[in-house]
Amino acid sequence: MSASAQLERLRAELGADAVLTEPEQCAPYLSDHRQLFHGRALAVVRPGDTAQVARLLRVCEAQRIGVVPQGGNTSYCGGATPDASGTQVVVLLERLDSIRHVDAASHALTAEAGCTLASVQAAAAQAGRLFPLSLGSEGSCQIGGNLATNAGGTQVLRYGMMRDLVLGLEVVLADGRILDSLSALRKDNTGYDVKSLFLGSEGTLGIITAAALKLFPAPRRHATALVALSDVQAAVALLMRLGEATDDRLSAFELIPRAALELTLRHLPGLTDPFTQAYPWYVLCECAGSVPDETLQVALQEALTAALEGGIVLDAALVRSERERGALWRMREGIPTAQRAAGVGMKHDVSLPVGRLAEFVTRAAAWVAEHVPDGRLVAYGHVGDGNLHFNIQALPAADPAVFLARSGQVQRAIHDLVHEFGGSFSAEHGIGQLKVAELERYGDAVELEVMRALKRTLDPHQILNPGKVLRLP
Ligand code: FAD
Ligand code: 2HG
Ligand code: ZN
Repeated sequence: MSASAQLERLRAELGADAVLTEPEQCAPYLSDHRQLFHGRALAVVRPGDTAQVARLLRVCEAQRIGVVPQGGNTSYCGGATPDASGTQVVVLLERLDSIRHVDAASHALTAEAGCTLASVQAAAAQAGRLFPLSLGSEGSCQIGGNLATNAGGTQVLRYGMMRDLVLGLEVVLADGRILDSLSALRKDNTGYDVKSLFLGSEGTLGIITAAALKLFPAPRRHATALVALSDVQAAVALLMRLGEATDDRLSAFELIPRAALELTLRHLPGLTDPFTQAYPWYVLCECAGSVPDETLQVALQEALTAALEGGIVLDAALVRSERERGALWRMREGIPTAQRAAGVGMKHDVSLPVGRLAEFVTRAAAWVAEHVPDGRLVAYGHVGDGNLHFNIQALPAADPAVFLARSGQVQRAIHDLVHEFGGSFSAEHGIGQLKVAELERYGDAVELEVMRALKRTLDPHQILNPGKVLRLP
């Protein structure tokens, strides 16, 4: 079938309005938000419901048309960007945006894939519940994208990754069959956990159209502090202490280096340094509880006072209002935006055993100082989960092209070191097209074979997000 006949077929299945082909209409969907990848497409399509996604995939499989699912297009590894062939179809899930069901008593919510994360959080809050996944991109990323990337974020310490927040899934398979595993049952040991295959599969095994998600009691009190520290070792020591002192109520523990704080102060409006002097490292820590008294604040304050007296902590600013809390979180979540405003950079989303974080940072920082003199290390992130965004920002005087030309060599050195430390080269951002070679280099050979076997079984004609995550020989 010719390209124009294929387009006619898509229009017949989805309606003409749901098939975009004009270059200016399609442009926003053909590049990733970091502008690392640029593709072309036969069309960008907007199915309106699960049945239309199923019909679409039936046509695409029959015609061997590559299909690239796209949610909010906020991911970091180019997973939602089509290739340069102009033969693939980008599938937007944005019209599947209903909250189908909220069951406060069962602590469950069923949402369609195109709901933004913020709208799922809001629906849970309206029912007096918490949906805890929390990302800086939550206003625009979609729950389907969160599931397909197994997103992490700032609440993983307490509530887990996206994978841990799923009860059931509805998925359209490559041949158009609809896998209905949407049950919100807490206990269901009936064979293999098939739905889990799609979590983190980045659109390569099926298109997720809806999910039953876990909710939690809404916290009524938060105790939040920005803590100043001399090094990463002290941050890890504080993490252990706060966990014990707050009876494991710690919900966030985010490491922020001085370099990141400075970037946000310079590039984001309305932020001020809570301290009167500069410190090398900070931790934004938060405890959350449903008891509406001062217990958590008192526990956090006492633990920080003891840490100060014990020399673990240099200074601490406890939050006294929701406004102060909001400002600290804006600062933390604004780091990627501030980094982008400051110019080009190299990103490494790595995880390590928590106990080895400090040693890793010492070794890796020394390597960067020696080999990337025109860059400044901005290593921050979810250290409570052992996850560091080990980013290197080009100094203002650096030539961006010269700086970026070394990113492959730098990435290799950082990832080799991560591997030596028993860590992962992709903690929460996935593989996409950016890290396919890294997965081949560091992945377990048998695990990779199992992944390829699953891919061949579920997508025998390789129409689902070709070239992402895995290369099939
Ligand atoms: P997209 O970028 O559209 O797609 C991501 C992948 O999923 C692609 O491979 C795509 O093909 C596939 N996909 C999308 N929808 C579906 C579907 N319905 N079915 C099957 N496959 C699908 N990530 C974190 O983990 N932690 C963070 O703290 C974090 N913070 C961020 C902060 C900022 C400011 C930004 C810009 C991004 C951040 N991210 C973070 C990355 C990103 O927001 C997440 O990866 C998010 O889960 C992607 O969702 P999305 O809807 O934008 O997906
Ligand atoms: C975060 O934790 C995101 O803020 C973004 O995962 C990380 O931009 C980055 O490197
Ligand atoms: Zn992150």
